[in-house]
Amino acid sequence: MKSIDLYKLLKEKGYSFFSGVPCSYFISLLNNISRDETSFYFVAPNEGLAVSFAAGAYLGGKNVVVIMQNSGLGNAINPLSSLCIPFGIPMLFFISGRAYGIEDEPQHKIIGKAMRKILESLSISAYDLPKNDTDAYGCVKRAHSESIENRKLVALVVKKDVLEHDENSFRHFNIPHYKWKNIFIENEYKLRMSRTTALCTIVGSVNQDVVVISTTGTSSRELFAIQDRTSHFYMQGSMGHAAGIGLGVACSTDKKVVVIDGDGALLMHMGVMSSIGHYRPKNLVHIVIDNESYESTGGQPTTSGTVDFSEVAFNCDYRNSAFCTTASKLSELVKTSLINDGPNFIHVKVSSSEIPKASRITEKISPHQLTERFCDFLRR
Ligand SMILES: Cc1ncc(C[n+]2csc(CCOP(=O)(O)OP(=O)(O)O)c2C)c(N)n1
Repeated sequence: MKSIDLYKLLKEKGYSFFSGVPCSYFISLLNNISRDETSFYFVAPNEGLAVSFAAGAYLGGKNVVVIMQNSGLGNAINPLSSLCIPFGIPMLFFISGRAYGIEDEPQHKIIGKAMRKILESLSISAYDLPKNDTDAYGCVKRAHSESIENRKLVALVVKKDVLEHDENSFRHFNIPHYKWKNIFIENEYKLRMSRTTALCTIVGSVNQDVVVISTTGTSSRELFAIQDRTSHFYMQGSMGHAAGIGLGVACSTDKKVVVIDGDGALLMHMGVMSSIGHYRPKNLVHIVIDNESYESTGGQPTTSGTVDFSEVAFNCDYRNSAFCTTASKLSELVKTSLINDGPNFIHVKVSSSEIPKASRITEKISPHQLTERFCDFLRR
């Protein structure tokens, strides 16, 4: 089915509000939504908030579609089970089927297998979206009626390549009042260092004995391509939890720990900043590489253009907090952060990567091997 046709059908059925966290399976659907000025797409920091927003919008008189990757189902379960179901709030979901009946990366395998059982045990009706146009139309129409008439949650599971991609790109919203000067202005964006430069600079500023924990998606892949070290832990999956892992390592060892976060990932579970500020590990440096987008899933915008992360870190009681846009400043900040007591925070604004197709880490090292290698390094 073409994404544009699915989108038109949803509009026909009265859906003009959409919320979610992107998955690459939905690139074209999200692009189409963003290009229609009569629709609203809520850029949710996590799938739970995508659901609670949709619930609120339903109460306010809108029909809302929630779009998510199946790895985000866990984030959504609480508001699904304790809000939507008991309060009889209907919702139509599109959930991507990563590792659902197909080979996929290890971090997707467990949820790919469990997803249907989880949905079933939550009393959420779930249907696989057929590939064939006529069947797909019928399926969406039935799912819509079932959801609205019975005030139920209905999920449509979208397997790989069931939604055809088209040439449209994402329309970046014009948000009128950015508090920031470093916003997504095209010219200014082009002048920023690339994410690749930022990663090279970080690696070049830390020695082999410093732990580096990198966030999910292409940042980890790119770091792996730039330089692989036994001190690196490439977190694949568990989006938003790199800083949590870093906090755990920093509290349990004397090693210096650098966390490389993404803006989308940090926004997903920003509560970790309060934990870091509260527990104050001296040996932790938390860096957010901020490209104002979910680059790994097609470059949809995040809301980081209106967030002053370094101010948030400062107010969460990190010991030091700084902002930079140049490689020389970044290098200086990383080096001083490793000398001075932390927790230290560095917010670095970047443009997109120079290695758009960095290969998968699992081609060389499995997650299990990575854990063993990393534990050996920490116990050395
Ligand atoms: C819970 C969850 N939701 C969605 C995804 C799909 N996903 C993988 S990487 C990514 C984008 C991460 O964005 P950001 O941290 O800004 O890093 P960037 O992609 O820009 O490098 C998304 C949405 C996921 N892995 N897990």
